[in-house]
Amino acid sequence: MDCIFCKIIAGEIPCNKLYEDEDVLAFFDIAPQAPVHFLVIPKAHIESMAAITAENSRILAKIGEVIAKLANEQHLEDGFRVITNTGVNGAQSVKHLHFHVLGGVKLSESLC
Ligand code: DGP
Repeated sequence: MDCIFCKIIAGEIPCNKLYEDEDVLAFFDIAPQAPVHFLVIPKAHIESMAAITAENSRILAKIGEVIAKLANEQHLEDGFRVITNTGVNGAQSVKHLHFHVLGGVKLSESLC
């Protein structure tokens, strides 16, 4: 499958890894939009939030736990933003579900 995040999961493309378990991988974004900007992804290839079903939705709770743990470790106690771009109108460029976690600065109020 020609998916860059699946290649990162497989170790074929390097990443600056923050966390890994059997279900989830987290790594710093290659083009950070904030002082702290990392991505949390499921290891299973799920295209986007639009592909979440009753069968695979448990991964979202797991990802939420990982985000809270990593935000704490990255000293984001003053807050942070979580974004998952979905589809063409959501400006999703990588077609593998991922959650951006942005923090370390007071973010613009105009971005949702
Ligand atoms: P999105 O536009 O929501 O699909 O964001 C995709 C993000 O993935 C974007 O912020 C850049 C990041 N990204 C793309 N390729 C790589 C890569 O090879 N390594 C890392 N660390 N991040 C990547």
